[in-house]
Amino acid sequence: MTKETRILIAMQKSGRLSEKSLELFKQSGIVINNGKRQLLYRIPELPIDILFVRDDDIPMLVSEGTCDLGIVGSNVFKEVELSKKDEEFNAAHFFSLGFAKCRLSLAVPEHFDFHSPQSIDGLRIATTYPCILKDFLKKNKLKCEVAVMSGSVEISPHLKISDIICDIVSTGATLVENGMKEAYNIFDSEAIFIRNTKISDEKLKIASKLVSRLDCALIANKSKYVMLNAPKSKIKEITNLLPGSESPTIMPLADENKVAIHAVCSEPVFWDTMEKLKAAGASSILVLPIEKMML
Ligand code: PRT
Ligand code: ZN
Repeated sequence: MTKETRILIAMQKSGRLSEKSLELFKQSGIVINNGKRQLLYRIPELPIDILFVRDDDIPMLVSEGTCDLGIVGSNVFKEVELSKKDEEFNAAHFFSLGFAKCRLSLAVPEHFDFHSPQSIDGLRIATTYPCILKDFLKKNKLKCEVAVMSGSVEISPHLKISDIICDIVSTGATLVENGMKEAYNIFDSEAIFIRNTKISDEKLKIASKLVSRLDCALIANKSKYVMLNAPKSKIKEITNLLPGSESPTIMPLADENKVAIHAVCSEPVFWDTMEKLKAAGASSILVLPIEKMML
């Protein structure tokens, strides 16, 4: 009997990426019940195994072929990729997942007079992302000293370890708490799937099938099913207001002057859109979540 081909995916054990990753798999019909926090989880109904690790280890586990795929922040991936630019590195971006969005930014003390990246020339910058930072400094012809830290970067100006910092920012609250302000975004990040560039065609087929399932779940997450009634004379005006909808369904109603319009909207339907629809003559407006979708 030939051995079944299975793929191994590296996933963060716990942290900002893990819950969202498991949730996305669940929405794609793949339940990973890792209640006992096992290191290796075998998905019974699919040829897929999951290895739970720290996020920093994921790029190299994939590059070295221990794992075929991995889910990691593009900030961490870029940092490792740049650090290996003179060595063999066999991992590449495969698919963007759109969650855990954040940015790697230069941040300065709140009274610092920042106009452009030139304002920081010659200063000492603390960061946990030395490669992305050095790449940015080189591209902008800036001569700065880089102090590499493993965490708590935001306190380094207080400790006189650095003049300014380069760190991950999401809401900006951590910077404010530490008397600093965001000055310049140098890298936009989000969770991504990466893959080993040398995996077999057979494994790539399994990976592609998984990614297309996850993609459907991501689209379904963003999309809404909108149902409303509209005066016949306002069909065009009202359908033009439906965000990201292609060719809505238009059905007759008992009242001959009205129609029912049903549409899948691939963009968020905000309250102000609903108010505009109502002002244009729409009534009985319902916005429903979509559980599954295949385009
Ligand atoms: O234990 P392990 O090593 O696996 O995890 P970790 O602690 O290294 O990583 P984790 O779970 O904190 O983050 C994983 C990934 O989430 C990061 O690599 C980013 O891609 C992404 N991400 C999204 C963030 C944030 N948002 C974020 N806000 N990573 C870190 N932060 C931290 C940031 O370092 C700073 O201290 O949050 C603070 C800033 O947040 P705001 O909201 O105050 O601006
Ligand atoms: Zn980490």
